[in-house]
Amino acid sequence: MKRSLKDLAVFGGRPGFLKPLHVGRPGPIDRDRFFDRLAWALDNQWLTNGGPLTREFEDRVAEVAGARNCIATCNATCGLQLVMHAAGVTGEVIMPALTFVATPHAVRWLGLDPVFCDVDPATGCLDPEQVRAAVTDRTSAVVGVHLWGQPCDVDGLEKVAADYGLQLVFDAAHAIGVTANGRPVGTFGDAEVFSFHATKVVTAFEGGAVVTDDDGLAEMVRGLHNFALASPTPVPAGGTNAKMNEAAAAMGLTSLDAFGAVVEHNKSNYEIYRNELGGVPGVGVLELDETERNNFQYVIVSVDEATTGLERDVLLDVLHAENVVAKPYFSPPCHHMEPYRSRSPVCLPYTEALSARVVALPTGPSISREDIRRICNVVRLAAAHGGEVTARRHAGRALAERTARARRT
Ligand code: T4K
Repeated sequence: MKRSLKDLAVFGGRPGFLKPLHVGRPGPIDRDRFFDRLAWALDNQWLTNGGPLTREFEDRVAEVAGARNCIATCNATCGLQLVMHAAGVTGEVIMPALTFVATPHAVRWLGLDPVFCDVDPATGCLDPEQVRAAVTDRTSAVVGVHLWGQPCDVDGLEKVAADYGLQLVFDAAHAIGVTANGRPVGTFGDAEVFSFHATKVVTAFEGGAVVTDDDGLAEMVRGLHNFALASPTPVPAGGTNAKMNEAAAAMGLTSLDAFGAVVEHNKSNYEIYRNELGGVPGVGVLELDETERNNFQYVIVSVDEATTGLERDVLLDVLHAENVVAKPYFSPPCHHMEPYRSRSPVCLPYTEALSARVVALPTGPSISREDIRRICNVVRLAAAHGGEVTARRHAGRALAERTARARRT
């Protein structure tokens, strides 16, 4: 354990970990099952285009999500695009800026205009009243993001969407296996979209899925994701290729087999983080609503600079020097990123405040109890001496810049 600032790697101490600890490290999977499925697909000589493993994966995801229809896709970004296109969305789409940039990019790629809206300061999810205020006569859809696996205020957003006749889609990239008001995520809005990227709690290497109870929308999405070859109605823009392949489905199925165990491990990790960081002034672990089902795939810690004197980015430097690859999910917020920053400048106070203080810490099956104790030891040490750590880090950076300049001249 590190006891004083000189023990921190950022100030010359030995790194706490020999190998990097990652936020999105895929856990070990049952290789026998995976290779058996892969071998079966090869023997079956059907590798993509709605193969049997993909269909089985769709059934299993639909079951977890409690949805009538599931269309597996090559990733969630394409899944979002398919839904928007199939639902005939036009003009402006209201969404949060506190999300991965895939959310607005998916919309903009279709020639639509993302309109960023502020969030609930407690959860970071869209605030329905802010959405209501952002509706214009060009608005045709809202995209809620179940941020860090917490469900949005689904009732509030469904009410706004109904009041204005808007399409409501949920970016559920983080939220497989989660419930809101006791109902599974996958059953809200017009459609919801999961991600099965390598860094997600269920992974298909790359993958996604659109789930919906709207049979017509599902049929449209299924058609569009395979070049619109079998679409019920002509599609002026044509379809695309957003299919999941059988190797991805083999991985997705094997990952789903382990889902329950992974959630248990993540839950235990979350509890250890809470115990280790509870009571540290100015440092808080995002509380999940434990009356609901959670997947615990992200551990989000917020650092209050006013209390600790510790800048969030300095904490990231401290952790990275220890080989703890913490991530600032999601900073900068999307409205501060191009192409959005210069096209539609907007001020979102709650989004900006949250985005400036949050850090995602490593969790998942490859992170042990002992790893977490040592990570939290570093966080506590840095927070207890936040002002000094920040000042020394800035001084160190300034010195490095001066030295580099001197070397160049
Ligand atoms: N909506 C939301 C709200 C999302 O968060 C995302 C994706 C999407 C939509 C779009 O879903 P997809 O179209 O991707 O299905 C990562 C992921 O690439 C991205 O999928 C994810 N969100 C986002 C939150 O995280 P980066 O830029 O942080 O990735 P990267 O390469 O820095 O990896 C993150 C950490 O994981 C690193 O520390 C390394 C580690 N890692 C990564 C990979 C790929 C591993 O240990 N093994 C791996 O195989 O975006």
